[in-house]
Parts: sequence; structure tokens; C-alpha cells
Amino acid sequence: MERTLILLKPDAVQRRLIGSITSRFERKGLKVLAMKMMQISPELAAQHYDAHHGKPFYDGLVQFMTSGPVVALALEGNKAISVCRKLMGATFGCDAEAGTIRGDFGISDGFNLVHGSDSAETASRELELFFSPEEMIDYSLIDDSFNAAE
Ligand code: DAT
Ligand code: MG
Repeated sequence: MERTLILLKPDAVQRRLIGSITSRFERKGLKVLAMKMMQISPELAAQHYDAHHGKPFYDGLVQFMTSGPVVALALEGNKAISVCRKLMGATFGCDAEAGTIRGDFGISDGFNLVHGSDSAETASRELELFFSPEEMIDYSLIDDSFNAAE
């Protein structure tokens, strides 16, 4: 089982898409271990997007991510990291396939609704940035056996 960090970005919150986007992950079979609405500080945004420091879009990205509240989710599931990236679709809605979150809910090539960790290393680093270990609750769901890795 893998764990991944998902962020519903300020545009998702502003557009009242918290429920619609969260339901995409739930109906796929991912388990919500933690969920909180929060205002990201410039310092946290800088840590989270450290890999993009110095790129032309970096300042705008930090500005956007701190422009309003986000919802952070810790999700668990079989191959959760790649599964969530597939559900999200390509980086921008104008390129993302229909049927994906970004493909269905957005058309912008700047605002893209959702973040998902892109590897096991970034997932553990990002989960640590956003959640304390106590905030991630380990519990059973009645359909766990149907969603488990074989
Ligand atoms: P992803 O969010 O699909 O993992 P990424 O890690 O390459 O994409 O980039 C992180 C975020 O930075 C992305 O969600 C939106 C922004 N971004 C990336 N490339 C950009 C670009 N060329 N212009 C503007 N914003 C960009
Ligand atoms: Mg990325």
C-alpha cells in the first residue's frame, strides 16, 4: 500500500469543487487517512515547491498557492501515487484528457485545481510537511479486502 499527498488548490476551494474532486479519489477506492483545510504560508509553499525554485513560473506558483485556503488530503491505496496522478490528468486542464479531474473541471494553463505527489520519495517528504504522524489515522474500511493489493 502507498500513501500520497493531495492538495485541493485555492482555485478548487474558490470554485466550490472540494466535494466533487474528493469524490473522484474516494470512488476509485483510495482511503482518506487525513483531511484538513488550511492556509499555506509562503515558507511552506517554498518548501513544498523547492524542486521548482528558480523556474520562471515559481513566484507566481507560490503566490497562487498562498492566495487562499487549500484542502490537504493524505490518501492510501494500492499504487496510490500513480493512480492519483492518472486520476488528476496532465498538468493543465487545456491538455488533460476528458475523464480526469483536470480534464473535466478546468481549462486554464496556469490554475490546475489539484496537486499530487509524483514519487514515493516526494510523497513521504510532502506528507511530513503537511501532516503530523498523529493526524494520519490508520483504520479499516469494510471494503479494504476488495481494494487491497494482491
Ligand atoms: P504537476 O502539478 O502536474 O506535478 P509540475 O510538478 O511540473 O506539475 O509543476 C508544479 C506546478 O507548477 C503545476 O501544478 C503548475 C505549475 N507549473 C508547472 N509548469 C508551469 C508552467 N510552464 N507555467 C506555469 N505554471 C507551471
Ligand atoms: Mg509535480
